Amino acid sequence: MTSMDTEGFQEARDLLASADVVSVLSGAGVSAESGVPTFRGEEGLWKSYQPEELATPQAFRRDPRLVWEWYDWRRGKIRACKPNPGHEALARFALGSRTVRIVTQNVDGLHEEAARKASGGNDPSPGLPLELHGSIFRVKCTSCTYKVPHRDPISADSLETLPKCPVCGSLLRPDVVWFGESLDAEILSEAFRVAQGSQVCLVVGTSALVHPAASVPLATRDSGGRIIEVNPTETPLSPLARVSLRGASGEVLPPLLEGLD
Ligand code: BV8
Ligand code: ZN
Repeated sequence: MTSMDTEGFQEARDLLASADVVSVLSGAGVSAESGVPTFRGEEGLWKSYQPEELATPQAFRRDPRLVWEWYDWRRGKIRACKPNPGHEALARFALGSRTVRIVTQNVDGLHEEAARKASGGNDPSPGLPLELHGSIFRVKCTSCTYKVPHRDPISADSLETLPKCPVCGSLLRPDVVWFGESLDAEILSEAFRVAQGSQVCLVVGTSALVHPAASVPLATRDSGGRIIEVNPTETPLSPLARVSLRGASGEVLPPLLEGLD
């Protein structure tokens, strides 16, 4: 029985149809069907590495070459990936008549790519996500305020070939939020404000283990709204969800959001 056959599916559709304002919290699971490895799954990124080895400021200080080698490998994998039907359904929904805001933990840029495609040359901004954890395709200086989009391959062969700041000469790093680093305060408070003001928070493809991102849906619930979860497995948010649809986002989201844009 697929999750579309359950009465929970119809209840989720009814909740979304009657909501004027909807927030979405997405995680690596939304990009899994595009071929982007998740963090903690069977084929997850962390399987080959430990988070504390690589996605931390300490690791970068200790061995910037290794950290850049990992990010360059991930960037190459992501560059080869395209938005999947789950991204596309969310983009259409966000560009539709409701007030919808996508808040993502992902750094892969696939929500933005889907929004630009779905907008068909019109204003894509309603479909552009709040990126809680930054972007793997942006670099910033480790010393000054220099920060730019950057998609090309990075040579991590040696310290000399690592990218340097054209302004002050210091090492450039990926503009992502590492463990132990604070999220951008403005982006985070905007995410909580969006969730607090929504009648439904649609939580898709996240293990809900990383904070403060995983607490964003609680703001919807605390202000009387409902959480709807789409995830193949149980997560710490499942017990708090009004409906939990067990399935892949690329399969569940298109029928779930059909006609609601
Ligand atoms: C902070 C960017 C204040 C980098 C990421 C000790 C010391 C310091 C901090 C902590 C500590 N203990 C706890 C903390 C807090 C820590 C934290 O939460 N740790 C967790 C692991 C316990 N948080 C932080 O450090 C945050 N900052 O707290 O600042 C502070 C400051 C100083 C000291 C203390 C506190 C910063 C967190 C941000 C880390 N950066 N990414 C990069 O990408 O390289 S997090 C990383 O995990 C990604 O962004 C990812 O999005 C995120 C969450 O993972 P998920 O997206 O949920 O992915 P995951 O693989 O886990 O799950 C996938 C899900 O999808 C699964 O449920 C699976 O079933 C499902 N799925 C699979 N296929 C599909 C699917 N779903 C749908 N469809 C499918 N097809
Ligand atoms: Zn600089």
